[in-house]
Amino acid sequence: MSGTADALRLEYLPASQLASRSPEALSHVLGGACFSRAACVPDLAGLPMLSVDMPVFAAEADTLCEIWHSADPLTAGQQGEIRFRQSDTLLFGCMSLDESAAGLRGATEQAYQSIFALLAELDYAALLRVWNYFPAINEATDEIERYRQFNIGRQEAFLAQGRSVINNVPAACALGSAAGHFNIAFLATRTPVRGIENPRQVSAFHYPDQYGPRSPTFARAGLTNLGGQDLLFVSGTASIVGHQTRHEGDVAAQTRECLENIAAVVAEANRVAGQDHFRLEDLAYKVYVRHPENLALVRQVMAEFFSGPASAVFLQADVCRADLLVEIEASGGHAVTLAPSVIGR
Ligand code: 3EB
Repeated sequence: MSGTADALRLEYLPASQLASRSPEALSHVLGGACFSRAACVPDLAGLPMLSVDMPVFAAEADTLCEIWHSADPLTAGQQGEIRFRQSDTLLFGCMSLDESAAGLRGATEQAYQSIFALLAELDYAALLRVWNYFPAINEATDEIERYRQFNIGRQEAFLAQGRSVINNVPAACALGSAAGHFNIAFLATRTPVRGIENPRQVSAFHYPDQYGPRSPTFARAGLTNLGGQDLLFVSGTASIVGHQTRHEGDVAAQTRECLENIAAVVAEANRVAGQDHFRLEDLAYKVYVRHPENLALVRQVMAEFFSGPASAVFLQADVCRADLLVEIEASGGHAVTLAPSVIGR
């Protein structure tokens, strides 16, 4: 039955543990992603799982799997490049694209067009959250940074579908992987999603063109309600105030600014939801650190910021502006399980 608190659960565990799960346990997996230095995904036939070349900072685990579970009955499918699983209320899909034919901009546009086509066909009202991972995000080809090429293709797809490119756009992140394909994962809902903005930041969809010819199409967070349960996805959040990068070269100050921004987004989400549902300490955090040598400091700043222990996993990734050293995303309103071996180091 849908509408229970078990409609969505997030779990982080080493790939080896996932591989030994029973078919019954795996039947409740919506999908997910495995992160490791050299991409490797356990062979779990039929599960929509990405394999992302992104080193993880976790004790005893070379490969960290991020798994979305649902206690509801699930069905699986594939349409074009998209592999997906769905419950009555939620759709998880992912695809791993070779961008060499269409180029990054073209591949991005095609990918988002195919997502929108699937949502229309399966009757999903809204994209709740999109994860975008591709290599060399800060490198320029044809004199334009690849992140900016991605932004052009993404916005083109929204416009081609007659979708708004402001306000209730999905929560998202875009990070540079070490190598490999252009990987996209997403969650969609049949319930409407409210886009949440951050009063401390210019909305990304209104960034001036100094950050690229087309603005990024994402909201600071997405808020929806699944069977009576409010669900919040906070986009990748960086040390940006207004539209400008703050604290260049100072990873501790950047981390604090990220957390101040997340606090502001969470306060805004609580205001919109009309209730103080979401507490900073209860969210599940995923932290992308550009330079491995900064990990300890980022961890320390996070520990000082929170008034109690919080769930967090740490990955090494390139952030979408060259001067950003750290980016933090979060989600809340669902259960979270962290394997003990993930927590250490
Ligand atoms: C920023 O706030 C930092 O392009 O999908 C954060 C979250 C960022 C999502 C995206 C980019 C994206 O502009 C970068």
